[in-house]
Amino acid sequence: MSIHPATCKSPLAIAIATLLVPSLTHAAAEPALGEVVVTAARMQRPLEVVTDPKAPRQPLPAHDGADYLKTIPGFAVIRKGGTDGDPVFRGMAASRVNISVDGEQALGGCGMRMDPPTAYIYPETFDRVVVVKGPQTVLHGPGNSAATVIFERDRVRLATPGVDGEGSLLGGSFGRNDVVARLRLGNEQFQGELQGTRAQADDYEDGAGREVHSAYERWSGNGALAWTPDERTVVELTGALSDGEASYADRAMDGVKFARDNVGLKFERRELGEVLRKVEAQAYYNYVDHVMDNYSLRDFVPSAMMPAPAVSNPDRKTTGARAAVELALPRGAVATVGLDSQRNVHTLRSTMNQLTMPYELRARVEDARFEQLGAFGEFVVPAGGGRVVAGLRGDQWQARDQRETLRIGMSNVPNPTAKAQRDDTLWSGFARYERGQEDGPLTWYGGVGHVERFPDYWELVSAGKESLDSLSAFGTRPERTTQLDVGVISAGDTLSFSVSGFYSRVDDFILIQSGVPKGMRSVTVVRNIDAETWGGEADASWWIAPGWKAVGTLAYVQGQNNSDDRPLAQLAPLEARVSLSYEQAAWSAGALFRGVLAQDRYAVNQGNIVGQDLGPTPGFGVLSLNAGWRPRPGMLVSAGIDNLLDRDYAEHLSRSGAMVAGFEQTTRVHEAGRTLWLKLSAEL
Ligand SMILES: [Cu+2]
Repeated sequence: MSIHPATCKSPLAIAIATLLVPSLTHAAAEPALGEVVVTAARMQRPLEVVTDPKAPRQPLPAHDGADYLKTIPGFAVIRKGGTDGDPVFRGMAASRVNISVDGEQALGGCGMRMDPPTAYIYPETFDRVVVVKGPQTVLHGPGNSAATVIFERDRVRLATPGVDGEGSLLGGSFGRNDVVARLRLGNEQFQGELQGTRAQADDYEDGAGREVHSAYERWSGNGALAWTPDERTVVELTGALSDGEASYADRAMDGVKFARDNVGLKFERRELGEVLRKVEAQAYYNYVDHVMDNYSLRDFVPSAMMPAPAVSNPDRKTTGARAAVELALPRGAVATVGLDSQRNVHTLRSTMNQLTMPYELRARVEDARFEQLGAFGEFVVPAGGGRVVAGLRGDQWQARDQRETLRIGMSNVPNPTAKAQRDDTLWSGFARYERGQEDGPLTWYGGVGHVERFPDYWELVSAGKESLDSLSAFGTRPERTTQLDVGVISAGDTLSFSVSGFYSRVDDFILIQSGVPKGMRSVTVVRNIDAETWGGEADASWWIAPGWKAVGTLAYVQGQNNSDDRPLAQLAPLEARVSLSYEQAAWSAGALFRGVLAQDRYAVNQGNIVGQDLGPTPGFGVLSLNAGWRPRPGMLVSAGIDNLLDRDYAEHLSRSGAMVAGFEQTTRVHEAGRTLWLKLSAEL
């Protein structure tokens, strides 16, 4: 009774599989998809891309959740240093991409966005990454106007008592070394699992030989205890601890602590009756404690803004719960209905002089808290040879501004929205039709979705800080996205392809704009504007001759800021990937070319909570080589040379380079030059 995506064709089964966590499944590896080293993940079901985070991928990603998404067409990552970049899908950054970690939310603490949710994700400890494009599901929490990304683990019920394990070792240029290990033991009734990761890298060099302030070190440990009294029931207790430090090339501080404590409890029972097919419930606790300073990972240089060693220490406690039931309805219809809730409290303490006033001695002061309670229902109804998938959710949001004062320039002023509370009821919904040919390879779909997204912590409190007419941005309106999604998927023996297109209208798009004159000051403000975006992704894979395979992908997005009559900011330019590989039973070799066009549509100083546009960028092309060898089943040796020609380039979506003592300042944070890597993965 595997509900692993690899064995079920229907989007419904996938939706169920991704929804029901933990799942009693067999931990089968993703099928190789003919690609030993993942260079381009492809859409194989309507709106859905599934990728195996344990498989080696090119270019070598940092061991965090954002870099792993970069092989999926439509994703870009805003670079800040060596790790902890911010994923962007179709030009939509941050909270517009809903990140679910085994059904939990883990929100970062850094007001300067050093730690997107993906900074607390160690991808190789998961079995699957599922991306659902667009506002086309309501099952995984609110606000997924651009996409939903689900990192998930399988739960396995062992038929006989036993022990198994797996692990990987990775070594690469610039001191990169990673270790990942998993051990699992148990019997039919009880299972225990322990996983650990450690990843480290030194500062890398860009293609011109410039060192980039980008070194990092990250580790994680997580464990799970599951009780499976029968094959239809699982109760699971999970926990995770992780920490790390990372140098940033784009700002005056580095992250010296990214500590996360996590506890989760899950329950699932299946096949309860004719109508009630499944009940599931989960609750979780996530605590993130983050420290950044201007002296631990760099030479301290006094500046006008920070004349002394300075430290900032935000934290955030996120708790949440979710319960859902799956119902079999007449005429083959299936419904999933449930409730989810999340609450988070953010605090901050900091010091402008660690020598005279250590931050550890200061009290943490709460600056904001958020609460959300949502009810959702998603239905799959067979209709006219295809199926209708539709969903609706309503969310009750509450946010409180706990700041008594605001820092304006060098002085503290009363916060005009101190102790203000806002309550919003927001609605999201979608409907689409999917249809596959009878005995044919073609599936097509079309749908419309709407999401009302509540502004996040950064949009209300920390990124823009002010609105045009107030010193506080706490009154920023929710963003409302209405999107049309269409696409076609064809799976043939020698040629497979997919095309997905979208048109999106975003009312009250939350724009962050820097350099806005306000009296004598130049400030960064949060504005609600009206915007439109459109574009899409395409992929194709073609077995040219026995053993020879070509894969190509294309991603494009264009957008307009209609309020200002300017291009919408922070949109990645057209990107294409072409790979050619030769594969035998035991080994493979391949080449990947990634080409990116110039971006001449931009809006300087406008963008999102992570970054703003800096200007146009030229196009570039990067050639990489990879090889894989399976000495025996369950063992894979892979190697690659990324950026073979040592091309010096920066992505259009990048933070601006900062002045860091001992490093050359660049307009953008440049990508790594030629990088060699070797990875060994083995199952025990
Ligand atoms: Cu930070």
